Amino acid sequence: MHSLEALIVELYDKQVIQVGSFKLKSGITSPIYIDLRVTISYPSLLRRVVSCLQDICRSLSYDILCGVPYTALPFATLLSVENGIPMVMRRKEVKDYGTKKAIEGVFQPNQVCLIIEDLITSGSSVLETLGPLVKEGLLVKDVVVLLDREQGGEDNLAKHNIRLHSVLKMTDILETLKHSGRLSAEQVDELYHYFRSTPISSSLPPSAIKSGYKVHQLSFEQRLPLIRNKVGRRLLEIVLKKQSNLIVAADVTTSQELLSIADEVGPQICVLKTHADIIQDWTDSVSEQLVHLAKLHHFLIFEDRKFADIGNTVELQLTGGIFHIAHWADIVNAHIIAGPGTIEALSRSAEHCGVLLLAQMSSKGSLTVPEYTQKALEMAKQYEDAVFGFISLGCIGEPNFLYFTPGVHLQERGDSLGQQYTDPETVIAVQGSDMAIVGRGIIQSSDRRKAASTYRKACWDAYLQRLGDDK
Ligand code: S5P
Repeated sequence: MHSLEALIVELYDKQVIQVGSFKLKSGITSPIYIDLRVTISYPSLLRRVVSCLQDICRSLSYDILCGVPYTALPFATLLSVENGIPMVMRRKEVKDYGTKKAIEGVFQPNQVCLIIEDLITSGSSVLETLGPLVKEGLLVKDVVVLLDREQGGEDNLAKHNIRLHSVLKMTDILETLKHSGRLSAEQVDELYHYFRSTPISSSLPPSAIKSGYKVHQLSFEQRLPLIRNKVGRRLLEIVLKKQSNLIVAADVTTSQELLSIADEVGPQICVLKTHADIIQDWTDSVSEQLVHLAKLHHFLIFEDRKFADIGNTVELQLTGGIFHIAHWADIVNAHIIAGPGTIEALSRSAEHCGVLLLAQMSSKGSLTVPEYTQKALEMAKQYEDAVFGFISLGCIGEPNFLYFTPGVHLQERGDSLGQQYTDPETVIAVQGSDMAIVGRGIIQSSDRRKAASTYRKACWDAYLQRLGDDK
């Protein structure tokens, strides 16, 4: 038997490759499951896997190796030791920026780094490792994988000018398992049918591809260095640390209720959204207590003032009046209707704030037609130091901005005044939005803590689903 065929049969016999019905991390069911972690239990099999990878590595030129955590780490380690080529490692855990490095090991900018991976589906895991390597100045041209599931990974890497080299392709596996009698012809036909009917350029639900929104598969970790505004970056650090992309809209009318919501839902959220002008007893002490709670529970404060006037007025509204928004809000937002003067005023007077532009609205009959949304994108690009994202119904632009969607509810479809609701999965996994803004779905619940925890999980799961990492 040819050595690759022998390898496939051994992988099957050692249950690295299993056929049945398996629920993947992304939620989709797959009739085949490949767990290459098992190889560490069989040293001779591990040696064989590594020697196949080695055959490909030999034809490539590189200075340094990096295995994608975790499964490919032993592969990369053995290749490194065998060839005397140094290795670096990417930290997979949520990083504490400033104290821990994203990439461990000794390296120089402009060195060529070869990525080693065990299995590739859509390529999202590889891209997650690529971001931090590139940020450190390393050059990545090639990725070597043991197995390509042939579900879009090669094309996705090609978009980043990276070549994929694989030892085995899914087609080789199916054909070998048929010829060796491990699987019947019917079983193999069924598997082919599955792969044909699941054209995963991502492992997203097919509706995602049709939604018309751009659905980015870069993780928040990868996008963090792309965000220019520092509040935007701070937000992503909080999101990653708390594993929360949930924003609560605290639309209540007394300061006591506002503060008690902040305290109750604080641990579950990344941002608390306020409308200071609906609080009947607002004083500076309310904002002081809010800031205290934001520090305690580690969330940002977003004053949803929706500035829309000429720049001079906006400046006064932001800094003056009885609210002194610029003193306590981390995030503010603005309509683009009055032109760039509004944003200019915010970017000048709100140096400690990040700005979101309203590009779309959730309410029925909103006038935010596609041309308007496009204008918001163009304006954001002119003020990228201040503007780090949009209020929109999904992802409408590039991954260097963040997308915040209001009108999110798990049960209701709307209210009597034109609000339109969508569920978190559709908003985040299908329409590609990053943060869900939930008001009444949480604040009108009899148990706000529990409701916030339910929404946090639904929003975070939808984000993981969007990444399409089904390993
Ligand atoms: O288009 C929009 C923009 C915003 S900021 N639609 C919205 O609903 N919002 C805000 O999100 C709105 O002002 C409110 O604070 C929140 C939605 O609240 P809910 O109770 O309907 O979830």
